[in-house]
Amino acid sequence: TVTITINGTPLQVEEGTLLVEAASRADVEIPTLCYHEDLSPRGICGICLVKVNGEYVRSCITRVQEGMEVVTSDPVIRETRRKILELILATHPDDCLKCIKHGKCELQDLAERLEVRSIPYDKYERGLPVDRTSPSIVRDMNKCIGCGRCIEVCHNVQSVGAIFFHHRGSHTIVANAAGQTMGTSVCVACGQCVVYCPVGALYEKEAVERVWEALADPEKVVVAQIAPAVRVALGEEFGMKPGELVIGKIYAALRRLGVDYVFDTNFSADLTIMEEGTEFLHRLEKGERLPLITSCSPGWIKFAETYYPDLLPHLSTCKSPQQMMGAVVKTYFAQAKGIPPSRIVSLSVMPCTAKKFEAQREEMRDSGFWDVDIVLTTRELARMIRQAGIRFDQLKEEPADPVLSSYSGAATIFGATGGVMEAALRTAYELKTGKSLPRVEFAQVRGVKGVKEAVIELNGTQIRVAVAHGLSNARKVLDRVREAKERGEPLPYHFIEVMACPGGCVGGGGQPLPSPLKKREERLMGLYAEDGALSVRKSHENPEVRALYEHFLKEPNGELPHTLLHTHYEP
Ligand code: HC0
Repeated sequence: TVTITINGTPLQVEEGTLLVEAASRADVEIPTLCYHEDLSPRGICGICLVKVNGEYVRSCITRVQEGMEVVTSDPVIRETRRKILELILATHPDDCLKCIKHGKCELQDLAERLEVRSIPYDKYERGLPVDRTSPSIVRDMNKCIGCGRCIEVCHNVQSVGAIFFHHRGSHTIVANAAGQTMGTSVCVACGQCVVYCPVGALYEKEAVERVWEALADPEKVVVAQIAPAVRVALGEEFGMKPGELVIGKIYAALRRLGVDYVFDTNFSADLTIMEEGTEFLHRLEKGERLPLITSCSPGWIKFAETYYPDLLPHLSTCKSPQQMMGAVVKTYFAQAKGIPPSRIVSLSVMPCTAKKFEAQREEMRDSGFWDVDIVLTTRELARMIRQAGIRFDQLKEEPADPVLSSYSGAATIFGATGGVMEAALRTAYELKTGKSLPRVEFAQVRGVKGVKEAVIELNGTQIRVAVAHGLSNARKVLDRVREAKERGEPLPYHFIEVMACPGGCVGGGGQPLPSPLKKREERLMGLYAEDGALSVRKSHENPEVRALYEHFLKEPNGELPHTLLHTHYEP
């Protein structure tokens, strides 16, 4: 550790700590814009100016050194910060009242905090077209403040590289390569750029109005499903804690909004495990196309199609739980209720922006109807609840509707990195050995380490598994597989889980903002707590999933499941 003083108060901190973080430990909040605790600092905006031993420096790129005397506020610092902000505001639209980020905008907060009351410059309007070409993300460069956080997360956390700085000086904007758009570029629609954008320059493509229309149409039957990770995050939008389980309130809220049937994606997560666990055991027996790689994260699928087409045959052929639920709603449920599938609007509530992209992929209409018609993010559902004037935190919990909603603990942890692997192992172990697991938790695949590896004994075979979350971590695992294949060496793994977003779906691009990594960990804990509290903790013990096979699908990986619940991706 080193000893420094911050505004005269001594502080001991670890060597190498950034000044901005050291100050925060001394309860001094230095204003920042381009800096984010989860991202590598770039020192772009200069708002975080402080004085160290008499010299002015940027606290987000300056590391502590023994004996530093740090001053975080003086007339020069205050004036400089305000000037920087005034210059940014001179090129930023004043449409805060209509902005999707209103109330959640870091620029707005800072203008208030630094008491900017007027802008002594002519307003510069960029007049740039808004890019709406992606099914998931809208990019409005008129609002961009050039902080570079989106680029940092896209390149270094996700290793996608869809966006770059273009041009120089006051003409600098963020854009896709070589005249491409968000819709035509290598963007995987994960939405991490949206999460880290401090202003309203990047946001989800909204579907709220389409849902209101469907709800108002007497001809339509609206059937909703809710993803695992939404249940431990939506409460944040209404002042509740990250990780607090609010699923019973979500069911109730959807009914108040006018949804006709409320089901749960957790049900189809269990269904996915039946299909994927069986697929894994088949491939293991035949020694075919191993490692099996999970296929439920649509950002990951697009990433694989773009950067690892040679590994596509390794992907599970299972559709994601979102799509499986949609397919079953438009067939099994429609037939049971005598509702023509054309009248059903299949609505999903997801923590993920890429789910909007997944739902409209051509592969996703095997029943003759789209599996999922409309995808809302967690944030969009919160907006609908607010618009309807529902006091979410006061709602009494309700159960979901029967037939497609019972779920196991294995399903709920799908929303956490490692959860799909753990769920699959619980079921694969019991199906393969015929024995009951002495302990259902697989601690080796839990936690927030970027790549987790474990060896699991399955009936005398050592199964090597890997779990990666965040696409730069996925690269590490996939490169190992690719190299082993190219060199003709034994493959390093039998089974790999990849989730596009850091933390897994709890950190999806559609979750309540802000969504820093530390908050994602609290959501993870909420999912594991629910798993621990449920009496059914293995997918193959889900009673409604068993009934679905008995009355409709017959057997896992059988003919009907293959038609409705599986797909494949081509290089
Ligand atoms: Fe996920 Fe899913 S767990 S991708 O992270 O598999 O979005 O929450 O809904 O489909 O179940 C997201 C979350 C899902 C799906 C499930 C999977």
